[in-house]
Amino acid sequence: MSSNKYELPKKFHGTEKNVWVEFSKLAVDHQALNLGQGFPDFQPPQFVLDALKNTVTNGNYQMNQYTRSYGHPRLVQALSKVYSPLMNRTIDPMSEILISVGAYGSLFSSLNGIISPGDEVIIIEPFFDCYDPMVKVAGGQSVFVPIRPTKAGVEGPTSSVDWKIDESELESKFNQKTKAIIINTPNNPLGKVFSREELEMISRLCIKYDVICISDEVYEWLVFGESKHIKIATLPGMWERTLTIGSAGKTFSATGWKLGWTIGPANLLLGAQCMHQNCNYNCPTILQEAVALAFEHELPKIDTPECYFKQLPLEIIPKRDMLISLFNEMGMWPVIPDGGYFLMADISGIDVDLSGENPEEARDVKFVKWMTKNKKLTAIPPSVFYSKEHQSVGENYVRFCFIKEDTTLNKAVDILRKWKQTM
Ligand code: IK2
Repeated sequence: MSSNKYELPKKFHGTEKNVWVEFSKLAVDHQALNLGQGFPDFQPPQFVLDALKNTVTNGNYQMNQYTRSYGHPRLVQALSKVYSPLMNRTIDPMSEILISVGAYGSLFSSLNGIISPGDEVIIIEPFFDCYDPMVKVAGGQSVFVPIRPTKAGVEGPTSSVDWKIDESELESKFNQKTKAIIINTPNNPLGKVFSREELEMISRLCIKYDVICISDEVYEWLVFGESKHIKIATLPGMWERTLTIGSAGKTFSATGWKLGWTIGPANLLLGAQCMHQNCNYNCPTILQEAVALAFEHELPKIDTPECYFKQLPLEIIPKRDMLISLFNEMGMWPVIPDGGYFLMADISGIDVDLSGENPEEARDVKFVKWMTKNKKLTAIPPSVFYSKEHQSVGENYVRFCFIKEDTTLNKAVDILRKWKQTM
């Protein structure tokens, strides 16, 4: 068969490898402790499980049939109640919210809904790895701007606050072709929570160059200490140009439920709705009803410390701190995150023999492969969150997920302490 009709279409070139597929398999193959992919290794809270149980057993046949394409009515109404106060405006549940298959689906429908061939999309690095392939599939061109570590090479722990965007570097990437910018706060993998000043700077540029903002906020509830999550859509002049993305999986510690949402003005959401109705039509009704019940459960206490959204960060801070002190001991200097559930550790001072790994790969990729095979511990190499041109910014770090049972984290502590004795 010589015809190229059977070859992989060009739009997929360079996207054949996927970090989650590759490193999840690697962990299984080597029976390694997996602190790689971001999911809790414990049950979602009881009220979330009860919401699903009640939906399954409530005797309503409609729970098992198609629901409204753009979002199950009970869920979009619940989301409108949660997000209207956070967005400082009344969110119309029917025209300003779209439910998709996870935040992945929300990103996919949003990007396809706004991009035309030739459009440029600015992506702030480090970025969740699917952004660039999604821009490409939609016919756009990604333009990358890294958040740079201002304290790289420091012997000691640093903070995600030390990672900064250079305003003039960012502005230099805006031009006539720029259609959108994608930001992610709290950032995966850095744990950086964008400050008001940083968001104001980005919004000034969006307004000056008339650019749409896609704001990926899947870790919006997971902020620590004094840090505050600010929605860029609430800044002056931004609602009308912003699509804000959230995730039920991250919100309720149920990543396998795969429900996400996009919130934005009806005219901007229209393209995403077109994509969604012809791609998925609707998301599973039963899960949408259960997520609606879960939000309804939390709504009366949403502003109190008892709310799950306030409890979860408090539960995981000690887990984060356990890894911070461990990596301090190891000299794998941690970048202390202010949000999310990942921690980056600096591996530049860790001398291991990587000669058995593929020399073509970045140092962090080789390091994680070596660690998985030799120490039975898996993490994620952050260079996959960078474009080729900026890979060197990420390759001195390794990302660990800390939303795990203490027993799991204790096993990681044992592995790393034993390793330290041999250093
Ligand atoms: N956006 C960001 C920033 C995410 O982190 C994720 C989920 N990532 O989790 C994998 C990992 O980094 O280990 C998504 C979007 C996708 O969210 P969902 O699971 O709702 O599709």
